[in-house]
Amino acid sequence: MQSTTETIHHRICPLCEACCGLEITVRGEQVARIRGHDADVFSAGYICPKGVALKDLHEDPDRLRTPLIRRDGRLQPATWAEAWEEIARRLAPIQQAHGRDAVGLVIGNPAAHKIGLLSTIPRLAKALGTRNVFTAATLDQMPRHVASGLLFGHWMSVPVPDIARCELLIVLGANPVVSNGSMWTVPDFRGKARAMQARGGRLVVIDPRRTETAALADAHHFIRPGGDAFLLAGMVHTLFDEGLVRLGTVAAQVQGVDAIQAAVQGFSAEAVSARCGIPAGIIRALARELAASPRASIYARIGSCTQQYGTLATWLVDVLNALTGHLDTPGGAMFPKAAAFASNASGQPGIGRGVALGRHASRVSAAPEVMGELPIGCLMEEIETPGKGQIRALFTLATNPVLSAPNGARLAQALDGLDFMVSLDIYLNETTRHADVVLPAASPLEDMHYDMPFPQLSWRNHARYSPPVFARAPGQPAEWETVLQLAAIASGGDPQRSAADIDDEQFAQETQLRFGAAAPAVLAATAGLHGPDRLLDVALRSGPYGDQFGRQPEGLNLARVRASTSAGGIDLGPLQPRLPELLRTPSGKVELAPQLLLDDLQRAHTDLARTPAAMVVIGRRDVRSNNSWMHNLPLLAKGPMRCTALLHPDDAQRLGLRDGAMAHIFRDAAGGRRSITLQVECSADMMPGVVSVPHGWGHDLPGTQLRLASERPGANLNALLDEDLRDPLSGNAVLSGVPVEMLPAG
Ligand SMILES: Nc1nc2c(c(=O)[nH]1)N[C@H]1C(S)=C(S)[C@@H](COP(=O)(O)OP(=O)(O)OC[C@H]3O[C@@H](n4cnc5c(=O)[nH]c(N)nc54)[C@H](O)[C@@H]3O)O[C@H]1N2
Ligand SMILES: Nc1nc2c(c(=O)[nH]1)N[C@H]1C(S)=C(S)[C@@H](COP(=O)(O)OP(=O)(O)OC[C@H]3O[C@@H](n4cnc5c(=O)[nH]c(N)nc54)[C@H](O)[C@@H]3O)O[C@H]1N2
Ligand code: SF4
Ligand SMILES: [Mo]
Repeated sequence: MQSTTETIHHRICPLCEACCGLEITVRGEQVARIRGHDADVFSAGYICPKGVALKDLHEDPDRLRTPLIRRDGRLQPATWAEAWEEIARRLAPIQQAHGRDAVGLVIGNPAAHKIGLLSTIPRLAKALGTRNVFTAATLDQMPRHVASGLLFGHWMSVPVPDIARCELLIVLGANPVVSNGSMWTVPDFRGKARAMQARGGRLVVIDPRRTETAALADAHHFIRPGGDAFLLAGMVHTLFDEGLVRLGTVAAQVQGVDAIQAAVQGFSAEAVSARCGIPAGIIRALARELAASPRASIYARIGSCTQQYGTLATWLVDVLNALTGHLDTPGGAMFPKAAAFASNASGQPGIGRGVALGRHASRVSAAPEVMGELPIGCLMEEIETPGKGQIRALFTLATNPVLSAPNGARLAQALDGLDFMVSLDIYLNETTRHADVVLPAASPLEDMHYDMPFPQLSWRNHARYSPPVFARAPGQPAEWETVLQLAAIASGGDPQRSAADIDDEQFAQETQLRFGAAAPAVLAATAGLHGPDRLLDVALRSGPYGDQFGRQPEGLNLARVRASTSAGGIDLGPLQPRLPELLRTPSGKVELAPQLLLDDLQRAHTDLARTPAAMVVIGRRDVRSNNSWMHNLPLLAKGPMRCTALLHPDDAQRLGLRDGAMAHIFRDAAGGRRSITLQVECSADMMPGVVSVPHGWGHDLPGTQLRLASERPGANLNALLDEDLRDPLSGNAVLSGVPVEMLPAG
């Protein structure tokens, strides 16, 4: 008989960067309902439809429950032991014959949301010893990391708006009302923005579409896609031109202001206006408003990153915040201080080695490495191009680049040319269908969790832990166990050795290295823990709020944070100024004018006069979608089709397109015409000359197991885009502002 007893569980939602606290009611073995956890110290009950859809995800019959091995050309269910044997049998000869770089590694977005992946992937990368590492970061946020690394000395030192106290927030190339924030963990952005407005504050949005966030704003300005660096340089120029530069409290900690003044000379508001499509008067007014507001910041995200000048634009955002006295000040752009795993809160404060880029380069296109990664746009050529270092085997972990990266058709073909491919995923989808072995990850409700990156990006400091809601099915490993096992196999270990053993051995080694004479005490203090729980305990205890293994008896440790789960976690207070303590630059200063970026300004200057294309394509997100992988969940899939081409009615008329009718969007690219077909949606909210299409669709490829998604497949925006178009500094793909043409279909 079905049990009717209900139990309440709390878990941080793993689906987007907002990291909302969920309250999950379980009846028997079933999720009865999911709502926001009102007591959550960080998200206070906020939730979006995707959080509710975790029930659908957990119950999805298409979600993989057993490993699959390709036999006789078909992926067939297999045991875990068989999967390990198969991987060991096929991987070793490739490594031996062709060397370490012959095995590539691709890591996707959900890895950031799974401590089991994020804490163990470095071990797998080390075991593989390959330079061919690619992640979704070069589809998304690499410019942000480069700017942070160069200015503040650490890739993850990202200033975020102190929205609880600010009175002016300028949002550029982001739509947090829908995306729920990115590189800024801010559940209920809408509520917080409204509270700011109620205090008399202003929200300004700059976007080629009058977005859901713009609808909330006090002012919205259209910007020509790809024009961000020009707008921002024009604002910086205005600050110098009009004598508005005031560094404020951080003045003594910032170097390079004169170099910036010299470098922006050719970027007056009047000079950049045509390139960014914003009148000079508005550019100047924006600069003045930012300078005049005591508590303000400008925040930019993916719309400003996924373009040819992505790093330049991201850097100029930091420059503007610094030059107007808003960097590291309450109400401005501040640095969170995470309780665990934050390298900018450990080690020697105030100085460091900074970051290095381009320590090696990709084999075929010589694209520089950033953070140990190569641009994902280089993946296919590295698989296709013969020679020493050619990728012959590939591991994909939680990634779907056949849909999420430009020119997936070419990638799909390249994947078929591999000697061997292993995927760790929850679905048989457009990418994993190419694998020889597919390893299923457990449902997120079956794993413990603690966010590693997001407390480093949060609107308020906090520590929250999620125990598993359900036990894993018998035989199903946790993701950390799977990755450790893969790492052990990659280094030639026994494929049947237990992950717990491997973990114990590696933990002991790492503890010895890190703690030296204190290692035995750390091992004793964490006895009984394993996997990510043990890493988390060490990170919390040795972290900035930690109990320091007993020396700060009131401090944090795993037991204390875990005990706070049903109370909604531990609040660690509002953001605090962190300069100079946070800095890890060689000078011990904010190195505001890195030569690399000054040089890139010159590249932009030569591009100032570019004539705009008649029609360009940009991306869009919908609250019921998440990149490429949540279209198989009933709660989210219902309702109107979201994969439409949104454009201004005047453009539609000019092109003979009708609202609701089908249209082709096409480009004549190097390899021939690229085309997708989708429904037209006319809206005066679009900037004329710009068409907006969401990404992550195109679920009509054969060989997947996504029944619901394939009923309404949508069209793949990335089929139009070029894999070799990128920001040369960060390697980030250009996903926005690409010229296209449109025609009525049929
Ligand atoms: N044109 C265009 N393209 C874009 C973007 C855009 O704005 N425009 N956005 C880009 C951005 S921001 C990003 S981050 C990338 C994302 O790029 P990817 O990370 O490659 O793509 P996702 O669609 O997030 O795919 C996630 C994969 O992880 C799997 N998965 C889900 N949960 C789990 C889990 O718990 N464990 C494991 N092992 N697997 C899991 C899913 O089934 C899916 O295969 O896409 C980018 N692509
Ligand atoms: N519902 C939902 N939420 C998500 C995701 C999702 O797929 N669905 N994905 C998650 C992920 S992985 C990420 S990285 C975040 C991203 O979070 P956001 O950065 O907020 O992403 P978007 O909502 O795509 O907003 C980007 C905005 O940039 C605009 N834009 C396009 N081109 C340009 C340009 O050249 N200049 C300027 N200034 N603006 C431009 C677009 O019109 C769009 O409104 O969202 C996360 N949250
Ligand atoms: S906004 Fe939605 S998807 Fe994002 S963490 Fe919150 S509930 Fe999950
Ligand atoms: Mo992303």
